[in-house]
Amino acid sequence: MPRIIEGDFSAKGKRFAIVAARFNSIFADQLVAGAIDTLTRHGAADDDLVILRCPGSFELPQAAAKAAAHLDVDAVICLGVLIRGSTPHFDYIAAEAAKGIGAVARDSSLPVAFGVITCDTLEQAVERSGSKAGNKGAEAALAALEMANLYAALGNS
Ligand code: DLZ
Repeated sequence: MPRIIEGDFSAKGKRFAIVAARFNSIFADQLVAGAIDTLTRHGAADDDLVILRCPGSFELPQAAAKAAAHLDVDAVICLGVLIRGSTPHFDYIAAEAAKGIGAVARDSSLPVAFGVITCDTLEQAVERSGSKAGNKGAEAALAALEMANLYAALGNS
């Protein structure tokens, strides 16, 4: 049998930073609520969660890097909602958010989850922030939780 190292989904005693963009807050707030609900239902204490708000998804990597460097947390969860407009602005912000969050994950010693939804329509945003396509904030929180426990299993926490 191969040796398998993996993280479980117990959040008891784990600390998390949720870094959330305010732009499109009607949806972004639902992602934050989904992430908090998931973490607390898996055993995290309210006191072990810290929420950082930033203006938009472009700022997520900057705020996540600060959170990873300065907060005593086991993982960082980045949440944002991008909705395509009539100019290429969306593409620039989406690319920067994805690349930047990936860079923070590689450069810090912490797991950093990507909970940024990129939607062509308002309907897609509705679907992904707590209706028929689930809640991408909750999914990002689960990914962060598993990764935090994986890092712990590897002796890196
Ligand atoms: C400017 C902008 C636009 C047009 N659209 C979005 C969006 O759909 N989602 C989002 O999170 N942020 C958006 N922003 C704001 C930028 O992310 C950023 O906050 C500003 O360009 C200031 O740096």
